[in-house]
Amino acid sequence: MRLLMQHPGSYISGEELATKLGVSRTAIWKHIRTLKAKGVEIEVAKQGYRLMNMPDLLMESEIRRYLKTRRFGRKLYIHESVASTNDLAKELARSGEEEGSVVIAEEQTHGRGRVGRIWLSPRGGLWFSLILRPNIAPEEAPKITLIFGAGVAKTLRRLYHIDASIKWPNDVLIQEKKVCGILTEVEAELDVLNFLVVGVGINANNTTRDFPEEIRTGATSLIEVLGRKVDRNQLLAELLNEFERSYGILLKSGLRSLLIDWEDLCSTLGKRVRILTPRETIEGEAVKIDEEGALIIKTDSGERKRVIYGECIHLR
Ligand code: BT5
Repeated sequence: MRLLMQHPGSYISGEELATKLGVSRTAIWKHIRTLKAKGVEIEVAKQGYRLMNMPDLLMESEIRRYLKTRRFGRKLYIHESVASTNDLAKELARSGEEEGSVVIAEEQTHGRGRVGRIWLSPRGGLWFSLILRPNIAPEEAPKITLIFGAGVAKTLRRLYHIDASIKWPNDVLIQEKKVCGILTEVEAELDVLNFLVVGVGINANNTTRDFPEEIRTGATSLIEVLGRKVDRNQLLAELLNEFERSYGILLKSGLRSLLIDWEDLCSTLGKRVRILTPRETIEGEAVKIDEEGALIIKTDSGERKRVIYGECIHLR
């Protein structure tokens, strides 16, 4: 694939490809057939093979072109279709996979949101999970969700100049519609965190038009906002670059040094919100996020409430 991509629009003979790759011409033909089945437009002629346009596929070689990390993405597991990348990442982590490995899929058949909700994950989106082994207490996991949300909003702003913002605690919105959700799952024994898997789902080159009505009204995708496809390989690499940077800062200096960046990125602050927690419903103005990652709400009676986890609805 990469060889074809180096010569877009011109023919390369099967023989040349076979020699360069050290495989048989039959193996080349089989591989071309697989690529075509995946939707890559390749013309097959007497002179050889020719790539008709750049395919929108996740490819390790393309991701590595943009990756500047030391650990994140050192290992990339790219799949066509899986139930949920979080489940695969957890299985890998249980069998000792190192920190920084990433599981990615073109499509998820059983993508998951929080508390058993579904996460629609058709082709064209960016669905991936990262394995982390931080030396923190399990209760500190929400901080990780926050820095990843901020990382997504920041990267979308930088790459595409769009007004992406964080909705506390785990969504990224564009014009108040959800473009990304994050699912952090922890595996711990007693007070010791074994590992953590952070799943990130971004509606990238998939439209949300086919989503069921109740999800579609609150969702958007990059292609819908920008009117063009994005390079998902570049997006993934840039996200990992940003995540590794802020994760490093979090572990070294705590959340405090990252919070300043966020006031601007977080559309929840200053809004009137309703927070649903398993125990209560709180309504009031979201005033700040504290150093533990909790949201501070000023209720109408003037009381200050602190929530570490919950469902947040922006009222106005
Ligand atoms: C989330 O949950 O937002 C977390 C989503 C995490 C998805 C990633 S993809 C890679 C990894 N593998 C997985 O299996 N999951 C992670 P929550 O805050 O509970 O939001 C779920 C709600 O968002 C649903 O109830 C729907 O209303 C809505 N929703 C579902 N699919 C959506 C989509 N593609 N875009 C926007 N909203 C969606």
